Amino acid sequence: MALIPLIIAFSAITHTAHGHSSFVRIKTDGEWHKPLQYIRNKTSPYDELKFYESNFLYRYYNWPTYIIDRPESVRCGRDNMNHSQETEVLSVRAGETIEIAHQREEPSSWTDDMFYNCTDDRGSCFHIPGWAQDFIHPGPLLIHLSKVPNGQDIRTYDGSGEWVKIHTLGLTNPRYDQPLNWTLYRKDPPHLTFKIPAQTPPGQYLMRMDVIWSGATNEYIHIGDDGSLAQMYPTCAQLNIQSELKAEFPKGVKIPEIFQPLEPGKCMTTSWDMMNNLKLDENYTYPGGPLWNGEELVIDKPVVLE
Ligand SMILES: *[C@@H]1O[C@H](CO)[C@@H](O)[C@H](O)[C@H]1NC(C)=O
Ligand SMILES: *[C@@H]1O[C@H](CO)[C@@H](O)[C@H](O)[C@H]1NC(C)=O
Ligand SMILES: *[C@@H]1O[C@H](CO)[C@@H](O)[C@H](O)[C@H]1NC(C)=O
Ligand SMILES: *[C@@H]1O[C@H](CO)[C@@H](O)[C@H](O)[C@H]1NC(C)=O
Ligand SMILES: *[C@@H]1O[C@H](CO)[C@@H](O)[C@H](O)[C@H]1NC(C)=O
Ligand SMILES: [Cu+2]
Repeated sequence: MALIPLIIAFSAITHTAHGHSSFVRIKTDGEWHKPLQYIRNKTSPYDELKFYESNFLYRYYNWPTYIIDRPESVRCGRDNMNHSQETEVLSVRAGETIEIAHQREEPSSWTDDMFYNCTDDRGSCFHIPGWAQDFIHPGPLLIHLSKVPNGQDIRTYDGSGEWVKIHTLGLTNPRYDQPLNWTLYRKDPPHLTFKIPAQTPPGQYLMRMDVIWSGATNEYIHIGDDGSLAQMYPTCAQLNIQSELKAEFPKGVKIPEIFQPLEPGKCMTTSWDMMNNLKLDENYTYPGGPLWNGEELVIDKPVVLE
C-alpha cells in the first residue's frame, strides 16, 4: 500500500525542526501554571502501533498525529495514558476564562526562559532568532471537553466516551472569492483564551487542545481509503469543573471517529485549493463536530462575508 511513503515524502517538505508544537501550559485566575502541570505528558520518541501498513512508526514530541495512529494518540497524544496517573487535576469554575500556550521545543531541551517572563504575559516564548509564536500549518484551534463517565476516575479515563467542542478559532473575515486568512497561521497569534461554558455541569473532564491541518486529495497525492494528510497535535488537560448548575451536558462525538478523513461532512479532507489557502470550500465546516455555545449545538461553519 502506497499510503505511508507518500505521507513521509510530503512530511519531509513540511516538517522543519521546531516547526510543530503542542499545548503544554494553562493559565487560570490570572496565573500561568507550570509547563505540563495539569496536562498529560506524551512519550517521546514513541513507536506508533500500526493499524494499517504503516512504516512510519516513531515520532518525536511535537510531530504530527495521523488518523491511522492509535485511537489513544488521536484523542490525547502519544502514550498519554501512561502519564495520566502522574498528572494533577485542575479545579476550574464553569464560566471561567482559560488561556493556553504552546511550545515548539522537545521537553528534554526546555529551559526556564522558554516559559517565564515572556513578553505580553505569554505562557511560552521562543528564543530562536527569527522565530515567532506562529503556527506553521493553516487550520483551526479546536477545544473539546469529554465528561468522565459515571463510576470512572479521570486518571484512568482514556477519552473513549463523548467529546463536545466548546471553542474554535479559525478564519479571519473569510470570503468565498478571497484567499484564506487563518488567524493562527504564520503570524503572531492573539492570546488563546476561551471560556468553559457557564452551563457545563460539575464533574471531571478531559480538555483536548489541538490545531488541525486538514489535508487534501488529488491525482498526485493519492491516499487510498484509510488516511489523509491531515495532521493533528493533541494534548489533554485534566479538569475538575465546579458549578452550582444541574444543567445537561449535550451529546458529543467520538474521537477518533469524528476525524475520519473521507466521511462526508467531517472536513478533514478539503479541496486542493483550500489546503493551499486559495479559496474556501463552500461546504466547509470546522472539523470535530458541532460547537456547543452553552445553549445549543450549532454547525461550526465560518461566518462568510458577502
Ligand atoms: C514529558 O515527556 C518528555 C518526553 O517523553 C520528557 O522528556 C519530560 O521529562 C516529561 N516531562 C514531565 C514534566 O513529565
Ligand atoms: C511509560 O512511562 C514511564 C514513566 O513515565 C516510562 O518509564 C515508560 O517507558 C513509558 N512506557 C512506554 C511504553 O513508553
Ligand atoms: C523572571 O523575572 C523575575 C523578576 O524580574 C526574576 O526574578 C526571574 O529570575 C526571572 N526568570 C527568568 C527565567 O528569567
Ligand atoms: C489576516 O487577519 C489578521 C487578523 O487575524 C489581520 O491582522 C491581517 O491584516 C489579515 N490579513 C489579510 C491579508 O487580510
Ligand atoms: C465538499 O464538496 C466537494 C465537491 O465540491 C466534495 O469533494 C467534498 O467531499 C465535500 N466535503 C464534505 C466535507 O462534504
Ligand atoms: Cu506538519
